Parts: sequence; structure tokens; C-alpha cells
Amino acid sequence: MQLRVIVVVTAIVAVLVQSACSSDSDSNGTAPASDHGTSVVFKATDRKSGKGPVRASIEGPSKIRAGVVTLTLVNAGDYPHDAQILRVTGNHPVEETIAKTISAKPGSPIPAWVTDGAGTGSVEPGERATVTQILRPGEYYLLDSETGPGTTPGPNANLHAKNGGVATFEVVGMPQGALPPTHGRITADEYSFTTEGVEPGKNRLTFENAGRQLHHLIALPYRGDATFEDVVNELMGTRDPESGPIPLNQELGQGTAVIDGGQEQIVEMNFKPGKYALVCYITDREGGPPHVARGMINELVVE
Ligand SMILES: [Cu+2]
Repeated sequence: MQLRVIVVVTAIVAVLVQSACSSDSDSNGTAPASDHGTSVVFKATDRKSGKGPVRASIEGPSKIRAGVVTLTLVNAGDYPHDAQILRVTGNHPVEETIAKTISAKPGSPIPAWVTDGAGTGSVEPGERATVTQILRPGEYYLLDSETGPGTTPGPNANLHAKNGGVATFEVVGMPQGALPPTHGRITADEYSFTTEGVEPGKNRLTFENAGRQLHHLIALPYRGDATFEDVVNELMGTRDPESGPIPLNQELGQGTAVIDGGQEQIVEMNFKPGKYALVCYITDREGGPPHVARGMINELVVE
């Protein structure tokens, strides 16, 4: 996955409406609900032709019932895709929303009309990712903050969201239900992570934002016998490049979407035994340095 020191995160497309509990869609096209909440699928695709940027698209439902929503992003394309979901209050076109969130200049403030946050982190071609969380009523954008090849991170990056990787949907009704408990939990706050119950192998865990700022979770495996000090120096830009190879294996990183303070989602993450750096690259709503520069780096030991 790619790391970006820019603001928010991702996109998807909703296509198939499917549910583990119900296979019916009601007459107004709202994704089906049941005692287990609503299940929706967004499907991301892409097409590369000539020298232009990769064209992306996202298909999915235009209406989702409020409450517990299990959302799957299917990557049916040739490049990585992600799904950053945002609730937008007021009349803000998607271009403006992209410019002020996933494509904002590093350090820019995050507008107050963007709230909540949901969705998935990066998904490799042919793979899928599923998250479960509570969605409140409102108007939402789903933005794909991944890129095709040959673009460098920053405000001018050719994010999929700028090339078709966008979906819009409405969440309707009164939210009901609660998220089921999970064995593992990772909690973000200003400015640190705490973990409990993370085990080797596939984990279904709760990612909770107990702070006031927006946060996401990026987990980066240590390389070789790197130490936490090496990792902090690397992430803070204070590592002597002659001291050896980069202590983190960024190619094997895993991440979540950005979620707001007071929110949580159930995510699936896969950990081999070893050490991981847990990092957040989001800035405060008021702007300023990414949280990693404020020391939001913690070590997770999986054994
Ligand atoms: Cu953060």
C-alpha cells in the first residue's frame, strides 16, 4: 500500500447489494436490512488506456438504511483501490470535498462539514475488504484515494477519486442496533494507540477512535531486527540513512479508513508474529503536522 502524508482517505463503488441475512431489496432500492443490519457491496474497477491516468469507477447502492452496516469493497481492477466514506453536511460538490480532504495540501485544516468517516483501507487487485460500522442518516461520498502507476504523492497526485473513483449515497432512517463485540481492539486517541487481544493470523477487531480528532490506523511490519528507536527515527525523519536499510516494510502495510472521534468500526487484519509500528498520518481538524510527527507511533508485538 502507499503511504501518504495527506489528509483523509479512500473510495469505492457500490454495486451488488447482498446480505448474509436477507437477499431481498425493497421497492425503493434501499439496501436490505435485517436483525444483523444491512450488508452492501461496492465494486471498484479501472481501465488504463494510452498515456492518460487510469480511469476508475465504483458501483454500489445509492441508498443504505441507517444503523449497523457491513460494507465490502471488491477490487475488480488491476490497481489498488480503497474506500474512504465521508458524511457531508451542506452543499459541497464532490470536487471540493476531494480537494479539501484526500487531496488537500499537507497540514491543511479539515472542514467541519466533513464528519464521521467510514469505509476500508487499501485493497489489492482481486482482493476484498469488509468493515462493519454504524452509519447515521445523511449524504455521503465514497472516495477512492488510491492511485494508478506513475504518480507521486501530494496535492497533484492522480488519485482514482479524481478520475471517476467516486460514489454518492444517502443513508436513511433511524440508526438501530449496536456493533457486536470482538476479541481484539485497537484504540486511537490524541496521540497514541492502545491495543488488546491482537493475535497471530486473521483478526476481526474493533478499531475505535476515542479521541476528538480524526484518526486512521496504519500497521507497518518491522524489517529484520529493527528496534522501536530505529522506527521512530525513520518515521520522524531523523534516521541516519547510512545506519542501514529502512527499518519498516512499507509494502506489507495494512490500514483502515479515517474515522471521526467517538466512532468505531470492525475491521479484518492479518498479522504474522512479529513487531509492527502503528501510525496515524492524519492532521488535526485545525491543520498542522500529521499525527505521526506529534509522536503518534506505537509498537505492537504479535506473538
Ligand atoms: Cu491521527
